Amino acid sequence: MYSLKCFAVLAITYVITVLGSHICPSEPAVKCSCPPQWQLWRNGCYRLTSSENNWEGAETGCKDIGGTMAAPRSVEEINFMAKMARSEYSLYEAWIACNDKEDEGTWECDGQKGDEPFLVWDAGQPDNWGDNQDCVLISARYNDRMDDNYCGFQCRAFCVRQADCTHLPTQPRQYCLSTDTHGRILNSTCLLNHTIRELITEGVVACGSACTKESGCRSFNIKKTKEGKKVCQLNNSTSSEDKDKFLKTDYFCMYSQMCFV
Ligand SMILES: [Ca+2]
Ligand SMILES: [Ca+2]
Ligand SMILES: [Ca+2]
Repeated sequence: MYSLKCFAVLAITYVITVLGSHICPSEPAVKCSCPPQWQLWRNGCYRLTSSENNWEGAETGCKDIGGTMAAPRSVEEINFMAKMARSEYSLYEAWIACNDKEDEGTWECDGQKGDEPFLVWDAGQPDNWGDNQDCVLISARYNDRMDDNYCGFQCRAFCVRQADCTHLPTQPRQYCLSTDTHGRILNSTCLLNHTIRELITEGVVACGSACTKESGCRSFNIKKTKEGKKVCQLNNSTSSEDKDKFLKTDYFCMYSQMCFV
């Protein structure tokens, strides 16, 4: 049928650059940063406590440095944490915010209440050794995976805090023009019945700029009138959201979609 081809319009220079057949990025580029001594992973900052504590003390240890004890939610996150810890101490061991203190065998991880807790045990764990292991750590000895351990054991802890993230101000605005299977821009197919507002326009750049300023604008049509004027129609939806209204027209009509909406 049709595909979306991305055009990047540089906000400052208004130069249109064809990005080829790249798919539209669904998220705006963001730049995140962490305070000194914390390491960035996605939207979070990670750090080990410098002191060793029992499991209860580990939470306080993390709070003291401005974080909370980490409870990883993916293997990727654990791998990042393990790599960070190994770079400090190859035989690291550190608490995470999971325990089965209340009900033996029922694991709870901070911030994961209501969900199935995310647990990746090393082989043979959890074993509740000595009938007295209710707190979870990750360590090199357990192959960067989880082990239940005695809550009074003293070790460091994985702490996490939100990274400070901002949208990149220089990120080009992106529009995607609809093309047919041969890569030709469709000039007679538009998203109909979703107009928020219409205005006379000079072209894609002006209409796209109007769309970025209009709250709720997700895509736009450029329609040529019989008199040769170009009308910019700002839409509150996209062609993928309402395929039934993405229709062939008997007049010149070009559809573009904002990528960052
Ligand atoms: Ca127990
Ligand atoms: Ca236990
Ligand atoms: Ca164990």
